[in-house]
Amino acid sequence: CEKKDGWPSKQRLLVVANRLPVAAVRTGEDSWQLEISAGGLVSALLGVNEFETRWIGWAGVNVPDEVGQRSLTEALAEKRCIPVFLDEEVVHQYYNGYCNNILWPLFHYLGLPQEDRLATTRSFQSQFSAYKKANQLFADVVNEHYEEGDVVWCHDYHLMFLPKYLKKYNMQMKVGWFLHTPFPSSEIHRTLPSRSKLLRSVLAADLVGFHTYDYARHFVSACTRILGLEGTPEGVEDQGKLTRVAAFPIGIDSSRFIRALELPEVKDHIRELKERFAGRKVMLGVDRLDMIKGIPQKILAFEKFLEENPVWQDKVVLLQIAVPTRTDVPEYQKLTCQVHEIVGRINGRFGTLTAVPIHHLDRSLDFHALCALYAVTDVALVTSLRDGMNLVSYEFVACQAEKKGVLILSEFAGAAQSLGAGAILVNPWNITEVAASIGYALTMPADEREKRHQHNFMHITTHTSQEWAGTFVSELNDTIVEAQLRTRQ
Ligand code: ADQ
Repeated sequence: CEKKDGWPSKQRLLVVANRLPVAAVRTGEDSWQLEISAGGLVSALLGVNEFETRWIGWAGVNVPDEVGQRSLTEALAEKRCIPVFLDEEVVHQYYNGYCNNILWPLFHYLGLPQEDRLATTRSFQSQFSAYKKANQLFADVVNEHYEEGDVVWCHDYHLMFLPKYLKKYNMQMKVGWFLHTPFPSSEIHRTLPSRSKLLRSVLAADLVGFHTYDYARHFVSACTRILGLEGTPEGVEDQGKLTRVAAFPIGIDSSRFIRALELPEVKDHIRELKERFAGRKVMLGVDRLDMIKGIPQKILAFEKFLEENPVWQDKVVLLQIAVPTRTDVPEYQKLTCQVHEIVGRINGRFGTLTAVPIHHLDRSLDFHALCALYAVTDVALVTSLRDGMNLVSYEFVACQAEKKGVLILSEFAGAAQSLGAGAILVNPWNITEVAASIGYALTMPADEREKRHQHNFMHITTHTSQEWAGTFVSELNDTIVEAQLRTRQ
């Protein structure tokens, strides 16, 4: 399709997400430093190249002045990014408030904050208003940049009002919405004061996607039980209009990881790590520091394992890499203190003058360092209390062609549905079970490790991020064709 601004053959894909894949830091009145930021969605879309992709989102910085807004817009254009400007108060109420204090915990089965449920309905109301206002600002920017034939793909719980606002602008716009977190049981969703409005707004999309069939089923149940609509095998029907609802499990760009292992600097890094941890088995956790990732539970399970298996005390090390996020939210600050306290206690208890059992790093690692760590790991521990999918488990498998290490995986991560046959599945709340699984993983015979690894490796190399995005967008295109056919009949 020939486009007026000279983008030729590929279809334009407008990816709308709360955060752009780059973070902006102001270095002068009209100068900016742009850094690629880590995260699940960014990692997944890095390898997608069959569309002309433009990102629309917030750059993570408050820019109140026009000079700054103009110069940042120009700087971001080079990275194919279009900014949405949100002022500090909206960010506080919408992002820290409604998104991260209400929707995020609720969708991960941690419930609503007590104070919102009891007395402070005013704060709930103002957060909800800010949420709608922010979604409207996103819709304005999308509408401004939309051209006929474009596909608009909205991402995540931050933007549940966006499909409705976009359709208000233009009914012909192809709009898809994908949720990266779990969608909880309708019994959980119905506790949310704005439950119906959110569902109705999402239903304005042409295609609604989730990581797993279970999440899709929960969403359809919420629509039938809360809104009284009809659920069909295709999706949800409202007065003859069908919103297609389906599972699209995300993947990674596995070849990027496999190729990285061949780079000389990664090989050097692997050699250094092997020397550093010679004579000890390496266990690894890589998570954003978030309560859903079950980091304290994981570390307590490792302590229990050491306690019950003294012979392993100087023969195994746990490397826990936890990149801090949402650092201005009090719950996250408390979690950081809690993890530090537990790690300190365990290292004091089982450490020697020359070695400690847990190396805990509060920071992000660069891609090459991360690949090297995955490659030297004997056992990866992914013990999320809930997780939409969990890409770390996929990345670990991609880097294990040589070691064929073992993946211990929470049954509450979406990845359990795809890697369940190759991983050891655990209930992360059951510390005794996780401790026993660590013992099993460390002593697993080579042929069993090989078999399990092959199963997972086959999956992650065939269900990639490219395939995920391609399938979603092509189904979104088909959905529209179907809708037009129906109106013609
Ligand atoms: P996240 O909660 O961010 O994503 P995850 O899927 O594990 O969780 O992705 C994290 C990404 O960040 C991975 O690519 C990982 O390599 C990277 N990362 C994490 N810690 C890091 C560190 N210390 N240093 C460097 N990189 C680090 C959300 C949902 C998930 C869902 C994804 C994609 O919560 O359930 O799988 O979106 O849909």
